[in-house]
Amino acid sequence: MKIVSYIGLGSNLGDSRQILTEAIQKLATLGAVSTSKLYQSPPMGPQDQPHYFNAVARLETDLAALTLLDQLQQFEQDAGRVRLRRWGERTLDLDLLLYGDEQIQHERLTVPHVGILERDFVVIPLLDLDPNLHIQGHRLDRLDLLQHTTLTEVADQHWANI
Ligand code: PH2
Ligand code: MG
Ligand code: MG
Repeated sequence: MKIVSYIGLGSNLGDSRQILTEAIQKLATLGAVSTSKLYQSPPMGPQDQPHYFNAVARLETDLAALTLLDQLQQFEQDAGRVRLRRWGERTLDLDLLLYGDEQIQHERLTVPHVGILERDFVVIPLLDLDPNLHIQGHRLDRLDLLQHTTLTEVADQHWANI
């Protein structure tokens, strides 16, 4: 059965735009993909790191949640993932944000993703993909953080050529 999942993409090391484009092409091998716009975002966490490129992908897939997680981690490794410190700079971060409307508490995976409702670099791209999205009873388009966003739009939804 096809499940609609949402995956957060982030990169602030290397050629981030190219790295995210390649990640989208890999996600497309797992099912039908569409993308949010592409954004730049000041770092959350240590401030002495570059701005991030952020986006969200919508993926319709037959894969079980943990199998999808395995794939995402494989794609991170394929990109030569470097992660220097917690909340710190990284080559490629692929976070499973939502998996249908399932709530998952597993030692490897928490869905919805922790902090999803507090991060403009996640909420705004999610709204590009579904303006009516609700998470845990919250309408995303009503969240206060939308009033003080620090995101910059870098490219429209066709940035990854899909
Ligand atoms: N990811 C982090 C830490 N800080 N800041 C922004 N702006 N975007 C991110 O994707 C991000 C971050 C760790 O995953
Ligand atoms: Mg992350
Ligand atoms: Mg992550």
